Amino acid sequence: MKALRRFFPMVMAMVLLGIPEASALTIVTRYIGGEAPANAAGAGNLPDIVAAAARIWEAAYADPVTITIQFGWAPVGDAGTHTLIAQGGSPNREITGLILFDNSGAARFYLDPTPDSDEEYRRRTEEYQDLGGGFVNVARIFGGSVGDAAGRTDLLSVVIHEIGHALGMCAANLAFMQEGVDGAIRIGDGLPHAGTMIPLASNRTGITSHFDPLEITYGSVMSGIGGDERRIPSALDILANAQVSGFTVLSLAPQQISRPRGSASSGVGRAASGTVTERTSR
Ligand SMILES: [Ca+2]
Ligand SMILES: [Ca+2]
Ligand SMILES: [Zn+2]
Repeated sequence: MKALRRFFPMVMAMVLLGIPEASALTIVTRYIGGEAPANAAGAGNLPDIVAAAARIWEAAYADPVTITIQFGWAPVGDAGTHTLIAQGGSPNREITGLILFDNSGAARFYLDPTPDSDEEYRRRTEEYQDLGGGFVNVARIFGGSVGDAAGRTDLLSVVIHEIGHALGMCAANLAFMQEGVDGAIRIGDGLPHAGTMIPLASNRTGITSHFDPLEITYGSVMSGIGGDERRIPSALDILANAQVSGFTVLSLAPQQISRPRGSASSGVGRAASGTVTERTSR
């Protein structure tokens, strides 16, 4: 509220001057309802967590682009599902998407009441890998969960993953299919870490909209979300969607989340096993 009040006069000035007010990526989120799973832990709620996840991605791109995401709870089976509703423009991007989160109880979600901070996780790990364009951050993972988060699937991480699909990494997205048809996303010359090749996972139906966890071994958001951990966008996640969706002004280390107490980056730690599967509807 405070930030809004400060920002409002600036927006008005921009309107008066005829400057478009969308000066960066804007993710409009619309809650369509549904019941939260009865076995969820934590005092948070889905709309607040989606808003926090949207801010994290918005901080990564300064391009004036707006996308609308409808979201809610439903018995969808997988922890989260993303469906592209509308796409278009040049460069081609998703315009409207639908993201549903499973309320069957199977995911055993943690609903963070403070989704802008990571105090529930005692450990943060950053991982780097050279995929042809120099060493690039490929993972930002929090572990060592305590309290209500312990042993739970972090809903914030799942939301970040599903919004990652909406921002480009989606098999129904025409730009993604064009880029991914050869099995990899190549980061182009206008972007940092140009020449980086991101191999995509495939299954019996072909290329999927996920990074190949066998080659990007540390746990990018777009590899999938494991149980009992938090993942926030790595530089690689941000680069992949920039390449697919034509974002040009990037922040590869958005400072959207406060560091947990006693955190330290280290070279140890691997992605937890037990990756949550996710279906991208066509
Ligand atoms: Ca928190
Ligand atoms: Ca390619
Ligand atoms: Zn997915």
